[in-house]
Amino acid sequence: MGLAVSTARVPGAAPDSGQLTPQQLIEIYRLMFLSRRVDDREILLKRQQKIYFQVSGAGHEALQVGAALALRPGYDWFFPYYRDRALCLALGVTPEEMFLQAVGAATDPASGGRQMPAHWSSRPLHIVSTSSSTTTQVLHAVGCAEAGRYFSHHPEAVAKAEGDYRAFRDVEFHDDEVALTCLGEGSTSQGEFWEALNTASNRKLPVIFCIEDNGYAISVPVEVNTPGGNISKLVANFPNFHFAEIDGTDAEICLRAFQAAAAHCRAGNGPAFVHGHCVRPYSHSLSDDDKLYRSAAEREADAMRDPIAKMQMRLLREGILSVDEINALEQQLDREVAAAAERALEAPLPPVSGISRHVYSEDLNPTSASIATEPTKGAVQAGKSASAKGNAPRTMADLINACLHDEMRHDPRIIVFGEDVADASREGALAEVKGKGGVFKLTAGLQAAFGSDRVFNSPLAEANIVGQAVGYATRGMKPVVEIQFFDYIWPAMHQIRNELALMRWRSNGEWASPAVIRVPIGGYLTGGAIYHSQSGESLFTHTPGLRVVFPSNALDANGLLRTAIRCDDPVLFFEHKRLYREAYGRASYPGPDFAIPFGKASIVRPGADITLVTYGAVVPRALQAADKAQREHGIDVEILDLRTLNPYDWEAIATSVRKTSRVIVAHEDMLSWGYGAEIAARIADELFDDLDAPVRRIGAMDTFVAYQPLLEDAILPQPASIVKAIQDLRAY
Ligand SMILES: Cc1ncc(C[n+]2csc(CCOP(=O)(O)OP(=O)(O)O)c2C)c(N)n1
Ligand SMILES: [Mg+2]
Repeated sequence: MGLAVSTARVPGAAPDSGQLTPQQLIEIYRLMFLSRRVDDREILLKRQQKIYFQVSGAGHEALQVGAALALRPGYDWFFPYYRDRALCLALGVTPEEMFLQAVGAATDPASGGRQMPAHWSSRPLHIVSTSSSTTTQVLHAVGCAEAGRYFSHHPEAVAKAEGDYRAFRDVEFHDDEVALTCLGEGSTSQGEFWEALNTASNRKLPVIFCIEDNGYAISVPVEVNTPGGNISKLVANFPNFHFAEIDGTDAEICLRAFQAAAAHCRAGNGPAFVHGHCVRPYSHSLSDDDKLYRSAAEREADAMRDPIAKMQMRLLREGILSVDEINALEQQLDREVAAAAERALEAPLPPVSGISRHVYSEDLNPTSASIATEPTKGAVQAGKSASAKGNAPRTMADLINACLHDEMRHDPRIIVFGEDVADASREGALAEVKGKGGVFKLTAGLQAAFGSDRVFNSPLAEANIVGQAVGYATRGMKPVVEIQFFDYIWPAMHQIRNELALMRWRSNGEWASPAVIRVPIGGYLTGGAIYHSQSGESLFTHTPGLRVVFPSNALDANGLLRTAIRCDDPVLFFEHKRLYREAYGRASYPGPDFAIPFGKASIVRPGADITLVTYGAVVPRALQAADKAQREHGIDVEILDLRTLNPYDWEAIATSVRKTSRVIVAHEDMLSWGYGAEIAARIADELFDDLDAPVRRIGAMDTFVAYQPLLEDAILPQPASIVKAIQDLRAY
């Protein structure tokens, strides 16, 4: 979807030093006034019920035009928030494109009618799709800046490659590029803001944080969000930053501040923090009325600082434009804005038939049978001796580690980060220590083999891990990150659901963030207790856009992880901790290209009487139960291991149920609202005529996993409880 960079932007509008020319000052005014007029027109359209939402950038125009003119669209990278209309206009988004989003048109280039107005996105301009969630974008900017630096250090990673996501993910970068991210002062209360400052500071990243401080977060004044009322004072001790606190209603001051900030970033000195004090002359949005919580005196004081009026006064004072000339310019812009709105109102609306487009990649289908390869017999992993490890059966932990080694060798765009995943952050120690390589040792040896810029420890902050992964992935890299325990995935939930999984759909396919998140999960640990035994996969299969994988044995883990890494969708890859080193399910190393397509269940035990649909650590328990049921009760159970939960293999389930007419769905997670509820409901719905008995479910008790093994055993499904369910169902 090609957008033209605005021809309206005056070349050379922002000299590095020296006076701004009259022409440049007029251009700045033009952009600011245009932004205000687009807001005013949208407000009118909302009142006429021709659009459905409005949030304005009024009062922030000087700050945003200053930022835009100091940076380069299509060269630098932009992670704005909903107020950033003037920024986006000055970067080159047209008023018509803005109105197309407001009416929800098919031709809305930012989202195809999926997002509210003011949710910016433009690939040609490098404006990365933004959500309504305050502050998530700042972590994307950090990951984006890291990706840019990675590409300049690893030009070999830019190359396209056939056979995986790289065929569709082109890379652009510049050695001195900068990422700009903007947010309101209220949003600095979010943890993600501090997490982003942490990493940007620590890694000296070229990110400009622009705080647009209008004194309010909807109705909440700044002193409630920010201790002492000034965010600049709180962040002042972060190392490597360039700081500027400025009058955000004076366009020239703003422009100069961003030029200095960009120079600091481009020179490789670290990030910058520009804190602009601006105003909010309109209420928060059209759904808000600030007269309900602000005094008249306060609102009048704000009006006196309106940046548009200030800039207009300057043009008059300095004799750059006369009153008549200003009127003529404004009338001209009004006509352009009105015409753009009229055109947008005539635009075609999105077809209902297209709703499901771009939930997942349209370029690469990870369920394709062509992905499947056979294990290579007698394969020996690069760097290992055949006698030591070559053909002996290896654990799931070993074969996941082997896959990571092989894929990192195969694809220079892969980076691995997370808590404790490196061998040793202090590289000097590597000569004498064995290395940590993850609390479960799944990433052991990766840093030693591939270097500290490809495998590194992140700070202890899960949103930071996933948010950065989103930023990296939007640049065409392949982050394969680790969340140390499923029990601690929750701080990242916001990033997973609202960002990672949604990036492609909400931008109508313009952007995507196909990262892989590896997550140790599950119980049966004896002593794992509440916070090291959780399951909860259905919370993620309930998120469109996210692939969810859950292998039960070493070979599947190896082949499915490869598909996860090579595919073009974000993947949550669950690894059951109890299965990491079990004797069950070991396998020989299958070679560096062994892959299993998603959505293909495996029949781990054929049978004629009952179908048992399961996955993960229940697979070996179901096998024990089925053997016992056969031995002691003569019941022949067929066990399907789903292997991937989204997508899942409905055909395999239906084929088996049609054969046996009796089915149990079993999982380790809690019974109620669990993954099995959906499968059971679909079987009851679509296979009713094939059933001889009700669909049965087995799951954990509706509680968390207790520490005392006696309690853990009772809480989680056991072979004995599965045998009991098999007997009951047979007798039905
Ligand atoms: C994570 C999240 N929480 C709450 C909201 C609802 N909300 C939208 S804007 C806003 C206030 C933001 O204030 P500030 O950061 O100061 O930006 P401003 O609107 O003043 O420019 C809130 C609470 C949201 N969009 N996202
Ligand atoms: Mg605010």
